Amino acid sequence: MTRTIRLTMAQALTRYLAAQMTEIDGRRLPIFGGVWAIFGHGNVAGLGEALWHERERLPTFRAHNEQAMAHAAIAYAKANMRRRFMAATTSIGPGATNLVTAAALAHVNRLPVLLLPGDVFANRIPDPVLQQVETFGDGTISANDCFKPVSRYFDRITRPEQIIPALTRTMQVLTDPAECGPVTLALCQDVQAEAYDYPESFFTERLWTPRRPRSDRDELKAAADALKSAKKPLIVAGGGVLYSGASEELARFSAATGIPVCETQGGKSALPDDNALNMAAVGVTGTEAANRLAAEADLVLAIGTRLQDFTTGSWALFGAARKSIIGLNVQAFDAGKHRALPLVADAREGLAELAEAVSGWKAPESWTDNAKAGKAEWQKEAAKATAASNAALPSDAQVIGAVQRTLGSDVILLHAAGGLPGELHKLWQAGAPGSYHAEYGFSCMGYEIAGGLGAKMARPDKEVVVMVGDGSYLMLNSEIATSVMLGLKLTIVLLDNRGYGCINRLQMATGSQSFNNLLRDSRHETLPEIDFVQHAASMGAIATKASSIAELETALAQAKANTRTTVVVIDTDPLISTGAGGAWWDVAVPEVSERAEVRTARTNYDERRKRQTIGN
Ligand SMILES: Cc1ncc(C[n+]2csc(CCOP(=O)(O)OP(=O)(O)O)c2C)c(N)n1
Ligand SMILES: [Mg+2]
Repeated sequence: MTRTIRLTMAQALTRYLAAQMTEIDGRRLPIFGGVWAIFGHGNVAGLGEALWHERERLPTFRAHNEQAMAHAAIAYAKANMRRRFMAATTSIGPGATNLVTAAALAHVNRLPVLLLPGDVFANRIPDPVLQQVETFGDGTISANDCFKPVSRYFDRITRPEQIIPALTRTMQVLTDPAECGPVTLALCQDVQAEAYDYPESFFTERLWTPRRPRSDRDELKAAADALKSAKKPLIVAGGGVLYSGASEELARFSAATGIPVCETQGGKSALPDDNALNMAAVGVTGTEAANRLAAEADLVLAIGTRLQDFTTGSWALFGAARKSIIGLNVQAFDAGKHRALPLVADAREGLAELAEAVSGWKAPESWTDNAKAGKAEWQKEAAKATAASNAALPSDAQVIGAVQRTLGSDVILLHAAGGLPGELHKLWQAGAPGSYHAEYGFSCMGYEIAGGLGAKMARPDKEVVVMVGDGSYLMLNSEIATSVMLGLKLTIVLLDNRGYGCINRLQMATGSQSFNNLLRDSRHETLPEIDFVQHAASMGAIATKASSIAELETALAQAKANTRTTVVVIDTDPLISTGAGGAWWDVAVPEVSERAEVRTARTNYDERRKRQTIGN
């Protein structure tokens, strides 16, 4: 007879989560690092009670904003290379919908996170409950239906025994390198508290090891043949290289074949910046070294990348008319994009197999030497952009230079939105794999500070440096208080250019008047003078303002010595970005306008669009 144990659905859920294990560097660890929770009537009595019982094996953390706690959970998974994750639970209604943006973020970035919003009563007796949205024509809809398009797996738990198949599927999705992303289990409030006789075996500890699919024989042969006939091959390394732990294999492959490597935002730090064949950033925010090779390449080996528009320069960057793409990706959806030759495999395994299949073959030496020379040129250019100057307001690039000089490449440098991603992609000299943490799939303002917290939880041994603009900071900063409360130190560098600087520059570049981006160009009675130092200090952070690059370096040296979250604020110039490097980005310009500047911008736009290729 099956031995059973009588538990509520919520107790069974937490007991199951606590029993899922992983092994990292020979250490057996719980695969869930914990649960972020903001309670309301939808989860406090059911799941809240269950989390209390499980608090030793599955710690609960309290945050100030549901989106932020999910950002922290997502960053935790990213900093753990998707080998460990967290869950986030909310009440029904606004708590739940506050998670939806984060769900979309995890969906885009292919990052595992378990979302556990409360849901309305399955028995419908007290309907409509507080925060129930009510749909006139469909009794099965709740606020949580918003999660469906942004979850890899969605289920609504309306009976306690349903969690057995639902959790089995949850773990499949979270641990599958091809499928992984957000899982949403909407937990009906009454069902959380309902008891059931669960089989004891359901709660046995289970060890999860990463799946590493090897390539298909025919796909491998086709890829190897294509590679061996290339004269100007280029590797584009995406986030998949990092998640698969393929950095060493990539370095070996590149050295053996002489193929230069360039990196997407997600893939940056796949190779250290000082690897002679690492051309670093590619695409809209790329280096000149990488982009000129991209324009000439006759074969692009795209590894673990989604090939988003910032990487491909909206498909106007990879110029050679007869170029081909090999898509080495664990996910067939990505591997075959733009009519690429698919090579569906784990990045590390696939690269090793490809290395063997092309063994002895090398790219023409002139191509490799040309790449190395281009890198040296770019390094000189980049050094100019990041050097300190006497300008009244420094540029973002100069601030980046100061952060790099003071804190080095061994930190985890984290950012997400604004002008910084472009500048950092080009200019930050990344160190070890994972030292550069960019959320640039969704580029979500407000990811930065909460994400920093999650990254610090994943890597407490590392200095986590968050670089953030005033706009992103104002959107979501409340987890500074949580970082102080949890003793998880962050160094936050806040660049205050008094507005949405990068969008203002984009607005001007598309011919429009500066409007509604910088504070000074927005409708106002009084121009706000926001005191970020006092604001951050009010949440318990150590906060200072630097009035020059020299002062910034002193403040950062102090921040390094601090054990509490430190915010260093510096005023920057909203109009400057690094001109060198970069590629065109397709942002649609109005076809008709009374403004001559817009008409000129449209003419240029039409010209640039001619370089776009479709489907290759
Ligand atoms: C949640 C969200 N809303 C809007 C945007 C569009 N957006 C991208 S950058 C940006 C401005 C960011 O301002 P700030 O953080 O001050 O950085 P800056 O551009 O000044 O460098 C905006 C509005 C976004 N990426 N995310
Ligand atoms: Mg700004």
